[in-house]
Amino acid sequence: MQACGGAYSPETRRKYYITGPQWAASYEGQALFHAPTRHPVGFEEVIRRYAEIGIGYWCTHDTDVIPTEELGKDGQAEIVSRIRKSLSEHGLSCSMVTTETFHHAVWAASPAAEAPEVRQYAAWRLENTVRMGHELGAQFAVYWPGSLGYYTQGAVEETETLRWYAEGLNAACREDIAVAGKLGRPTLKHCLEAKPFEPQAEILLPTSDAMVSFINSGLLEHPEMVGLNPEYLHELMWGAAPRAALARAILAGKLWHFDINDGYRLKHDVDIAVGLVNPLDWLNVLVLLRNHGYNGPFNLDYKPPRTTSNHGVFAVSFPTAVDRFITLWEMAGEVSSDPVISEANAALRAGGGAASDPHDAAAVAAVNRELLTLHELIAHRMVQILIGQHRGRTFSM
Ligand code: XLS
Ligand code: MG
Ligand code: MG
Repeated sequence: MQACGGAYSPETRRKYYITGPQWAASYEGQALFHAPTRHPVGFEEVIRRYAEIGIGYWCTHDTDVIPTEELGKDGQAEIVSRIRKSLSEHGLSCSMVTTETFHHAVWAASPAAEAPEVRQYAAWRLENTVRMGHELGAQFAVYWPGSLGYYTQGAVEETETLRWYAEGLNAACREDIAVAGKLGRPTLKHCLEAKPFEPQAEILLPTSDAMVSFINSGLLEHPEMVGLNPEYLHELMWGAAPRAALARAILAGKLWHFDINDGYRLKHDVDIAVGLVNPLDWLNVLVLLRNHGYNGPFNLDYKPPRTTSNHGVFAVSFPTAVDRFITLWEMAGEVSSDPVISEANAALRAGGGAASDPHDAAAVAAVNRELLTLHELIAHRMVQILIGQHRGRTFSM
């Protein structure tokens, strides 16, 4: 880390709305084909290490910190009070809570399963998370539906399953209104997170666009309380341009929370840390978000690789992820105020002037012909900014 030079100070890092998930730091490297490579880390250590790094916000699934069998019981109350103590000792805030509706055997047929008792249990779990969110001072609740889909066709009737899933969200929003009213707190922002594949073969709500249409389907009692938590890689996974997916979320007024990471198109959910695979695309994404005044959380939802040690998770993985994000965010500011890019953008928008015949396609194309070369110039300029390359730079000449 020292050899890499220049890192941001913890004080600087804390100025950004960067949130650190409990599950990211405590991920032990396990997967279907992988044994764990790291030993378990509890929330007290994660919160302490985030504080040292300068990650100012923490978030969690209910079962990252509370064993399933203790949910809603004394064990939960005891753990929640230990979390509050730990957060306040280290000057962190809880930004978001989310319900695990994918891991436990009870979700084998999804949280919107045919059996009414599973759906009642799901609604209770979502309500319980909302209560926990208020106790911890969270502003957001996230919903990645996980197993809402199927392996084999025919058993699941999609419209019925989606109606059932909406009932769970409706229960969560009703509970939120009641609890927020009692405590005099604002209601939470409920954010849906789509993923195109995994852990089912087919997914009923695979993209952020699908989530927006679900929000507007008429099934939700409070669509105004429900928005999106897109994840960069989840959009890339299905082959989308993440920036275009985010732009559509912005236009729908639903870009409220953002999971930041990186990876590859049409692969599984590799959850690589932000900027390690697609830094130029990331720069572009952040230009869009800056220009549209996005001020929600940037949630470090990635997985430190199995090759990173327990020490490395906090000494290398998190600080470098945070610093790449900040650098890219600052560069995005530079892009927006860059004189070359600004002039090129203004010229493109001014257009090439009046065509000799406004209804003649060839004449309209001709007046714009030279201007359009600026598209490639803008791309070149962004790469120059990204790699710190300046005009006239030479190496060993
Ligand atoms: C899984 C999701 C998950 C959500 C929260 O792929 O990214 O981590 O962000 O449940
Ligand atoms: Mg995520
Ligand atoms: Mg992911």
